[in-house]
Amino acid sequence: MGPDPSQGPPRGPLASPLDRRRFLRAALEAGVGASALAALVASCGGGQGEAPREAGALGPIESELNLYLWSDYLADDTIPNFEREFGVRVRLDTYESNEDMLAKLLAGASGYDLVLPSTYVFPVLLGERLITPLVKDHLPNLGNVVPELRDPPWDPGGVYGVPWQWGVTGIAYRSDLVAKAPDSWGVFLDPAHAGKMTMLDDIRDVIGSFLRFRGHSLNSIDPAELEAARADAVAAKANLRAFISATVKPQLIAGDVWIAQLWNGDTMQAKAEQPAIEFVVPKEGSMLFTDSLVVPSSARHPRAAHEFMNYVLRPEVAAAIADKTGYGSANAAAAPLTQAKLAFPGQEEMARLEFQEDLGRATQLWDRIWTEIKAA
Ligand code: N2P
Repeated sequence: MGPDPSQGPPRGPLASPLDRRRFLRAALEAGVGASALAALVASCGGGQGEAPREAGALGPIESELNLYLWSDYLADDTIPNFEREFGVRVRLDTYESNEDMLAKLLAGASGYDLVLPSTYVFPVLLGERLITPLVKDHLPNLGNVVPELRDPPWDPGGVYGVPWQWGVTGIAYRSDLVAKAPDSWGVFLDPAHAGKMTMLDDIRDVIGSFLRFRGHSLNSIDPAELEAARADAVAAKANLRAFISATVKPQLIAGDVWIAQLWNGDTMQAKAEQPAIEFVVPKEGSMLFTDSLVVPSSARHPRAAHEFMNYVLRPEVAAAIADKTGYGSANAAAAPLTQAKLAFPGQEEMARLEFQEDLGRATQLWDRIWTEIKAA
């Protein structure tokens, strides 16, 4: 899509957010995949988010708060305690992938006061002006964030996001049911455990892991590297029961699944019920993710959203969430209070791990490959 001189800065023919959103909604209805939409948004250009709010511009706390978060990412008492202390009624919807969440926001879902995207989704949310800057006057606990995540590349200066938790994608396995512990993404290509294995229902994790398996970056946009990852994923699919995310846990616990691509925290949640479940980061390396709370531009309860963010930035609240979910807390003050004592990966570990980055226009190629893998 070429620049449109009548619009000043080159932003493409769908210059206003409203035009673009109308167009995107039509595309969604026509069955265009969410990540293709993200590519479309990137290629159409867009603004850089909204002007920062005036300090102290938030009014009194509202009586409702609508959360849209990754599933299984809270302690049991996180919401009830907040409701009681602040007198706010909280509604929680959950999602299983960034693409599901993005599709809903791009289709015009309004009414959410907080969402929880991963690193690579920030440029898309910003480009489409779907999120609004934090009002830091209302976040006195922000200083508790670990230094590594205060000024991250996907959100320079931490203007939009409050880092929530971090984790690693790896392999969960039943040490009592497999003869040898897996140590490579190649395990999914081995028919020895056919029918007893699953991979995540997640475009970035599946294609990314086969890119790492062949020694490439999990952010590759090289067509030949992506073709090899596609071929590996299609070959692996013959051995898989399903592409399934956090909801694989009961199947691992029951012993119906022996080997599952999974995130470390969700694995720990399953291990709490079945101690024979173990977790490994494959030798070829893997993805490190961080998810952050952000306020959608359409939020109707921004003050309650800020009070919730400031509440989860309390050390004891963040520690309870980390202990229940098994993820690393982005809250430095919480670390001494948690059971697991997960430290943010040091330099040596980081050499094997990569953050997922926005793929820009190559998102369309990834999306086509993912559709082919799912249809194979
Ligand atoms: C929560 C899993 C979130 C991990 N259940 C992916 N960012």
